[in-house]
Order: sequence, then C-alpha cells, then structure tokens
Amino acid sequence: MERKIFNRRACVGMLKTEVHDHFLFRVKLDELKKLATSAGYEVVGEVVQAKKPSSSTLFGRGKVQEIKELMKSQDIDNFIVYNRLSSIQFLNLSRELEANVMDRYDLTLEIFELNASDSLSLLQIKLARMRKEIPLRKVMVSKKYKEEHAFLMSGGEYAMHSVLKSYTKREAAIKREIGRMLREKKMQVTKRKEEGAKIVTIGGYYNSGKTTLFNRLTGADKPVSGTPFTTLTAKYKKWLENENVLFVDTIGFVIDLDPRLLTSFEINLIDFQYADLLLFLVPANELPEIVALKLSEGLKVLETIPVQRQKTTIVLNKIDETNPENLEQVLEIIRDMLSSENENRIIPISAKTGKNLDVLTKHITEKY
Ligand SMILES: Nc1nc2c(ncn2[C@@H]2O[C@H](COP(=O)(O)OP(=O)(O)OP(=O)(O)O)[C@@H](O)[C@H]2O)c(=O)[nH]1
Ligand SMILES: [Mg+2]
Repeated sequence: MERKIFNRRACVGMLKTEVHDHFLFRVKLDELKKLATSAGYEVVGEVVQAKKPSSSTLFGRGKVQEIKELMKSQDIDNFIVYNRLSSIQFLNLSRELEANVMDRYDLTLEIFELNASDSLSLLQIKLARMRKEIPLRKVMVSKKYKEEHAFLMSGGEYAMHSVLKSYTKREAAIKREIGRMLREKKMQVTKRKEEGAKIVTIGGYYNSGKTTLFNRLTGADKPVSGTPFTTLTAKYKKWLENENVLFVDTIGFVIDLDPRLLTSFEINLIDFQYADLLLFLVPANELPEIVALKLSEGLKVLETIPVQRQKTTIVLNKIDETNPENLEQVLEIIRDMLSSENENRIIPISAKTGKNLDVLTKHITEKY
C-alpha cells in the first residue's frame, strides 16, 4: 500500500479543561499557531472544546466528527493539539481523522530538528523521539489494542516486537553517549569554576532576546531571529568587562513547558544548575497579564531544575517596544507577585538598543 503524502495545511485544537478561562487559552492557542507556522505549517483551522478529556480521543465523539469534516472540507492533513496526547489518544485520533496528528511536544521537537546543527542537539532530539515512540509501540502490541484492531495487526506482530526490541537497544546506546557527554561537560564546568570563573547563565522564554544580550555582553555574533528556538545549545564565552565571568546562552522556555523536554534535554540543565547568577529574561513588550504568566511559570520550572531563587535576577527585556504606562503596570504586577523580593532583582533593559545595560552591568559587577 502506498504511504500517503501529507500536505502542510494544519488545524490546531485545544481541549479547554478550565471552564472559566476566557483569556489564557487564547494566548496559548495563538502561541501554538506561531510555533506551527515556524515549523512550516499553514494554519487554516482551529477547534476548541471545553469539556472533560475523553481517555480514548481527548476530544468528545461528536467533536472528533466535526474536526474530521472540517479537515476534509478544507483539505487539511495535519491536526496539531495543544494538550498532551497519550499513546492511545494519538493512535485513535490518527485513525479516525486519517491525518497526521501531533501534540505540542511533537511540534516542538520538529522545530528543534529544523534548527539543530550540532551533534549533541541531534542526539537529544533522537532520544526524545524514541522515548515517545517506545510507549506507542508498546500500546500497539498490547492485548487490548490487538483485539480492537485485529486487521491492523495481522501478520505484523512479530515485526512489531522486533522493532520494539531494536528501539530499546538504540535508546540505551544513545543514553550512554549522552551520559558520557554529560559527565564531560560537568567536569569542564567544575574545572572552570575551580579556576575562579563565575558563570552567568542567560535563560528565559524563546524569542525574549537571550542571544541578543549574550552577543552584546561577550562580543559574540551568534544567530538572532524572531523564529522560536533559534538557539539550542551554546558555548561559554567571556564577558567583555571581566574575563573571569563566563556567560552562557540557553535553549528557550515555553508556556506550559512539557516536563519531557527537561528530561530529554538534561545536558542543557547543567548551565542552570552550575550558574552563579541566572539572568532570567522575560519580554516586557506584551500585556502585563502575559508577562506575569510567563514569569510565574518560568520561576516554577526553575524550582524543579533546581535553581536557587536568590541566584536569579529577572531581566525585563525589550523595553524599547513598550510604553511607560505598560512598563509601569508590568513592574507593578511583578512586584506584587514577588512581594518579598529585593527590588534590585528586577532590571528592565533593551538588549537591542542597549538601554539600561549600565544598570545590568553594575548589578553583575557588584557580585564579581
Ligand atoms: N525591540 C526589541 N527587540 C529585541 C530585543 N532583544 C531582542 N530582540 C529581537 O527579538 C528577537 C529574538 O531575539 P533573540 O536574541 O534571537 O532571542 P532568544 O531569546 O535568543 O530566542 P531563542 O534562541 O529562539 O530562544 C530578534 O528579532 C531580536 O532582534 C530588544 O531589546 N528590543
Ligand atoms: Mg537565542
């Protein structure tokens, strides 16, 4: 049988579990569309359902039919879901919609793949893909799935088992290789710290201007762009002002960050764990509610890594693109949120124009 070639037209979908959410879901869905567009999809449809999730298809029965009809009438081959899909939901939706189905995690990995240029990133992406694929294969060889889809499984069971076996073996080999790189990186960082170097990590949301700031502080010329996840890995580079201070740029955060991204990209966490100071960038040129959401979610993720709170300085970037009232509102919301924190730990800057960079420089100099 010939394999169907899918077009790049896509419908995005979200199951809204919070009935009273009339605003955030919109922000999240728009973010998903932006990610899909940057992966090369043309988003032409959108479906939102407010309901309790169905264990078999996430969306309700009627909704799935509606999605199917919409996709058929608009010639859409891709269904991109905001929520996390279980293996069974993925298989059922793919079959019912006869389409390429993915969740936000798959989409993120697809973007990573498009942007990855170094062997370590490619290896980590491969591992993340396998970690998804293995439970999927396990469901396909499970007794229940076989009974329900006997026609799909006929003759293929042995092949499926052997694929699963080879996947598990390859996963172990990749894990070993990444483990080796992890140990090597930890050793290098420890050595530099023992030699007296201080590490300043630049973290934060994708597109928040991390690389722009990194380039400015170190004189580097790393790629900067409005496309999500431009930076996947980065090297340490000396500060122009003091060569004992090393800056490191990092992979961007997203709203509702999937914990699987943290486990599969474990090596990137070293830059956070070994930081003497973390500059956590949040773009200030957005609605105050969104800035607050990004900040509070970001801080929660940092806790899980973990990064000590007192090592984190919040840098509100892109102030050249926000008016004074908006910035004041943003600052007010943040101060309320972090009521017990030191005011000096929130620094508004523009990495692009250089505005207030002297304040940031002073802040870092005072420490080292
Ligand atoms: N207006 C304005 N734009 C900025 C500023 N800093 C960065 N940008 C722009 O924002 C976009 C993203 O900048 P990057 O430096 O690539 O952002 P990043 O955080 O490294 O993004 P990822 O690597 O994708 O996580 C680019 O178009 C930059 O030119 C700023 O202070 N003001
Ligand atoms: Mg970057």
